Amino acid sequence: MQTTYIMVKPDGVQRGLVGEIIQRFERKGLKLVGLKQIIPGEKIAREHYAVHSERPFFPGLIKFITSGPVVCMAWHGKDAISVARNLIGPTNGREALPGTIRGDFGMDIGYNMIHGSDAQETAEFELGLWFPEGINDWKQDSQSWVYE
Ligand code: DAT
Ligand code: MG
Repeated sequence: MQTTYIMVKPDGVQRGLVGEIIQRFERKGLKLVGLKQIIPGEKIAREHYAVHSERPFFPGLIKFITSGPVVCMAWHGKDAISVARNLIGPTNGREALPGTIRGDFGMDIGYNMIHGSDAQETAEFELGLWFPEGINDWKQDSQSWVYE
């Protein structure tokens, strides 16, 4: 079992896609264990995208991610990190297949609506960064009909 950090970015919030995105994770059978809306400051944005700090698009990425509210989520389940990445689709929406979130709603690489952790270590780092207060441990009764 894994927990992954998922975030609807400012473009997804502005376009009113929060409900649509949450619904896809819920329907898949993942369990929601953390949810909040925040307007990220520069510090948390730079820490989150630190691996990209030397890339030419970094300044624009920080400006974008701090431009308005994001919706922070933690989703739990079997192989949750790769399952979530598959629901999201590849980085560039024009190359993402229909059926994925980016494939269904995105056209440009910078405005790809959603972030998902890419590995166990990044998930732990990102969950600690965005949910310093911790996430929720609860039993979802329907999970007994998701996993055999
Ligand atoms: P992903 O979000 O699929 O994990 P990533 O970690 O490579 O992609 O990049 C982080 C974000 O940075 C990505 O969601 C959008 C932006 N980005 C990546 N490559 C870019 C590029 N070549 N031009 C502009 N923005 C880019
Ligand atoms: Mg990434």
